[in-house]
Amino acid sequence: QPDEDGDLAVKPAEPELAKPPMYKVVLHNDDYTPMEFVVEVLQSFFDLDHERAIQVMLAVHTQGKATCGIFTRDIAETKSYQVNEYARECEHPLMSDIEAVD
Ligand code: TYC
Repeated sequence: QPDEDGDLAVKPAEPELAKPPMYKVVLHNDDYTPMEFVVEVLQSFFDLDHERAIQVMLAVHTQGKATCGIFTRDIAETKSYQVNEYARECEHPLMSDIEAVD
């Protein structure tokens, strides 16, 4: 709208918010956790469909570790904790942790 001088008082654009640092949840291989359990965990905690869950499980199995998802720090920490707790309750040695995305 025009101000007292009659020129257009246009507000400058809001500065873009800085993007939050992101973290990968990384799943680690072990010799004992059943493949089907890992697939179930990937589907339920990371919203992967069955096909994608099998791909990630096999990547962990063959390469030692793989990324399950990328989140803000709080979400990544919570997901990793929940996966580790669930595996422990089910008496499987499955472990995840988080790594900063560079
Ligand atoms: N290596 C396990 C097996 O042969 C399967 C497995 C996959 C375990 C992924 C953990 O994060 C994992 N039963």
